[in-house]
Amino acid sequence: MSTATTELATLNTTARGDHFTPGWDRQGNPPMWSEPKTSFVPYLWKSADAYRYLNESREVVPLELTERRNLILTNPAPGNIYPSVRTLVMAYQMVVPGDIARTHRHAPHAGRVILESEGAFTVVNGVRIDMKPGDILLTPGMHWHGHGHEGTEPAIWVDFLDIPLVQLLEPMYFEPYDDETEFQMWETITRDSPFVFPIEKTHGRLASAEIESPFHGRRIKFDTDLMPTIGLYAVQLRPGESTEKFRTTSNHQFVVIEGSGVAEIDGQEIPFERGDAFVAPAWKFRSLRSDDGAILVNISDEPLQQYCKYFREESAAEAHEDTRNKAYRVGA
Ligand code: GTQ
Ligand code: FE2
Repeated sequence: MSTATTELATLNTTARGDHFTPGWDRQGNPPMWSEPKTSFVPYLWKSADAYRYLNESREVVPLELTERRNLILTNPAPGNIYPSVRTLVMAYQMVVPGDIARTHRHAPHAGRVILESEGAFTVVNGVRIDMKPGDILLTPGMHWHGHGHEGTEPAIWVDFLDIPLVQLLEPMYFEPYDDETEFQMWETITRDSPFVFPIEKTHGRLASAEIESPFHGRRIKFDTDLMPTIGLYAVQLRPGESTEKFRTTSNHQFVVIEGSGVAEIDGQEIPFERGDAFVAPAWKFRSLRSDDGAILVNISDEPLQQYCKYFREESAAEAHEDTRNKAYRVGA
């Protein structure tokens, strides 16, 4: 080795020893890359599988053994042990009649899409909200919440939370309600609250909704001002409708509340039915179609990426244009 090479090697090693990474010696770890890339993959979780595992758990997992009866939808990305997409996580949760999920609060924002419920309810900050299939219920960060059930059949829903984002930013809190009083009782019962989007209202809004864009189809936005990291939408595909193939920097989760159809994500055909959940990670081309009609709840980090001014979306045709000439669509 020449003296210069030896000196460089020594410099790199010594600097690294003092926790400086020489910018000229990144060892294959560039800080930026030319366009969005993700190790997260498109994936579909079948509700029939989730229901079966949750039912089996009733025999072998007493509630004392677990904080809650849930199944986390962990993306099969290499090395991933928790999130469904980079910023968000979903879980199927079951509450058996007579069980309670103890009242608690946490920094992460959360919500749930109800699949099966006759008599199950959530108490949010002392307000009881009864859950019906197709409803969406919000429990924004640091709001007390617990779940109960006065019916006869198990209730099942899909939770969505921004826990992965909170883990990244690190402002995590979790508090149980009270050691003696494990469940906060309700002062009022209502379905007219900023914490619930009843299915009847969703149907009403969708009936008069226009096609928002060829990419998003017939889409309505729910107010999530109390949890601005999470974008919440309902997407309706009327019989025979489809959306145009596009890609977005935002990360998307879907829960099917009615009907069936097919998602094409990154070239993969994903046939979905009521109760299924699937994910479309950032910058993968995707489109949706349905022969018989479908309603999907869509949970994403789109408004967060818009706030950050990171958000971009483009059609397949635009993707072929020279990057430097591209008039990126930055959304509303
Ligand atoms: O229902 O409060 O799936 O706190 C994960 C954490 C559900 C909930 C989850 C939670 C909840
Ligand atoms: Fe919670």
